[in-house]
Amino acid sequence: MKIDVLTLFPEMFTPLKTSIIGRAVDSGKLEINVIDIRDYTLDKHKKCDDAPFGGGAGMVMMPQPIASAIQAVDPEHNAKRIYLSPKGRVLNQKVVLEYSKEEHLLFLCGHYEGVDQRVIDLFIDEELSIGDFVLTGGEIPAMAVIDAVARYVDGVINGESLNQESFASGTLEYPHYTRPQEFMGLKVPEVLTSGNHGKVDEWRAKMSEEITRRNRPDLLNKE
Ligand code: 4GM
Repeated sequence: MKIDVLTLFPEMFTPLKTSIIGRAVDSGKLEINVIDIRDYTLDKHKKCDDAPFGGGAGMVMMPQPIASAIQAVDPEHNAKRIYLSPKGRVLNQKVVLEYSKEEHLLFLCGHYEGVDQRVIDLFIDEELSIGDFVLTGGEIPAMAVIDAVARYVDGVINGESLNQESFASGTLEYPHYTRPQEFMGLKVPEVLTSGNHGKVDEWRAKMSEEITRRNRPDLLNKE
């Protein structure tokens, strides 16, 4: 899968060089190109934002540098072009799975008060939000989406982990334990060390239901 990210702050994407996503990039399963929007400005001072027409607080990202960057990176509009914004459709695991089937994704990250509306109208396929809160920029949301989508790219993680996880089953995950058997006075639940796999499965199902009822009752009455 190929992923292009357009941003005024390319250095914010260094975390994607580490861990599982870094390995996926190194092995060629994933290609991530971070593009500096400022490289595409025609302004002699490399200006990329300006005051909003109509007045009001904050700055708006100018359309020209963004339009030029998108046209340079995806001239034939092969990519699914996504703009991260608090106004967008809200991300969930179903949306992640949908994106994971695309060959080419392009993420546009806004800063300040966002981008000129004409960029969205002319060049963007979908506005996407990672939740009902506002950040200083779309970079962290873009990274969250890239991480979630990359997990579904073939060979990036073990397929069994994908089926086992929360949201595949409609309930939240049971608690996990590893060595030692006792830590700061707390013991691992005995059933997990009993060797009785039937009892382990039963206990995990019961714990999943309990934690879902407590934290996310809305998930239990779905479908
Ligand atoms: C306002 C308009 C996305 C702010 C456009 C971006 C939160 C999310 C920004 C923008 C963002 C989110 C930048 N904050 N909930 N801040 O996904 O791009």
